[in-house]
Amino acid sequence: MKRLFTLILPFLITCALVVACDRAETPTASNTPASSSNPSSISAIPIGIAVAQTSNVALLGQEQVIGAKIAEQLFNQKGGVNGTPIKLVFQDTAGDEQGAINAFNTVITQDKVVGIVGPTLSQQAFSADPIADRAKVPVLAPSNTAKGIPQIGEYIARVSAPVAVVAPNAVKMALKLDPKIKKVAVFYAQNDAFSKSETGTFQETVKAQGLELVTVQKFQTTDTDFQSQATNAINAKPELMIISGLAADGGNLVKQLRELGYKGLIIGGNGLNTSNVLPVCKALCDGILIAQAYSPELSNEVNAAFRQAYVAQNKKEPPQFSAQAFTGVQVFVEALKSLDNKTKLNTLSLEQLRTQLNREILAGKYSTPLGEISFTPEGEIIQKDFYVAQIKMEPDGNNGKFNFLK
Ligand code: 1QQ
Repeated sequence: MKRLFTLILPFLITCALVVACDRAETPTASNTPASSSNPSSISAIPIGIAVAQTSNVALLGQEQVIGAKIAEQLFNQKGGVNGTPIKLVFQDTAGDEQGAINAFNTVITQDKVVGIVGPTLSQQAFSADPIADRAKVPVLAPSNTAKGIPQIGEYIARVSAPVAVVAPNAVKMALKLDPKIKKVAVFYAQNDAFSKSETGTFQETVKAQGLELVTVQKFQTTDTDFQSQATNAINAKPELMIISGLAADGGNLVKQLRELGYKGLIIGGNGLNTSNVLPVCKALCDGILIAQAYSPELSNEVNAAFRQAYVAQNKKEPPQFSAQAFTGVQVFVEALKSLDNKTKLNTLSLEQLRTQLNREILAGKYSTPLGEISFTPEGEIIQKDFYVAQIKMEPDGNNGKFNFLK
């Protein structure tokens, strides 16, 4: 019995991979399990994209969907994984932990993906990533910047540089623009893991720069009324305010601070790093500083192709979240290619493929829209260049853009 199991098991696992691959494509007669013993029947390699397509968090997740789809198209045009196309499988995480858990379970168990790009929030990653890690499915976090993400497990790496590296750049830029800044107020969403992590970095940076932290105000990402926090902060007379929250709440907080008469500089954290905040604070978004892990101007071949495809489709420059999601897919494609060059993918069971792919991801070096990147053995991104942008609104308040500062 045991022997039979040993003989059959590899066959079953191979079938699982092949069937999963076939499911990602339109089924045809040649895609039936009968042909699955022939590995050449793999028609496309499924990669899971588990990000927020609904809820308030979709303000951020929408940009990830766009970036991932451009990557799918571009890399498939270039022959996919040594001739086999990839197929992105999208599962909506919505904005909370349970949504992310459900999406991860679906892509792992039902869609049988080789790896996952997702989820959108660190708050979701701390709940969903352990599921992928236990299932030994590699995850590339496209936008999980809180402290501790790669440490969730062996199978978790990120293409989104941590707040500890990115956020201080915004404070330094604020001081460059206004060297007279002395007093700083910070705000953060206390129900969000990323916001808590980011405010920690901002508060440390403020102190390290010799500035005075005059007040720390808390809110919830679901809040819409910030009158009491905004009034408290204004009363402390800061010359700089720093907000760690998400797009809708963050945008509303900016709006209410300006309406109450605050005139100084405002730094928005990564949760405000999308043009989807512009309709929230309109003309009052003008001047917000936001640190960036991506610049459309980065000069390399893959960014040129990504940027061109993005601009053609969206008539504006690509945002960071699209570039990072693109990069997540790119890393999967390149790691799959390099694994296939060593061991033909169609000779591996799904389980073997996922494990070996994880090793390959961590060992590689990639030329991406974010520049040259690689990973520490723990899965932390190693990235060189960071930037700061400032929102510039047109006077009508209906249009605006992110200007990259020097
Ligand atoms: C995190 C983030 C979010 C603001 C990105 C969408 O950086 O949750 O870690």
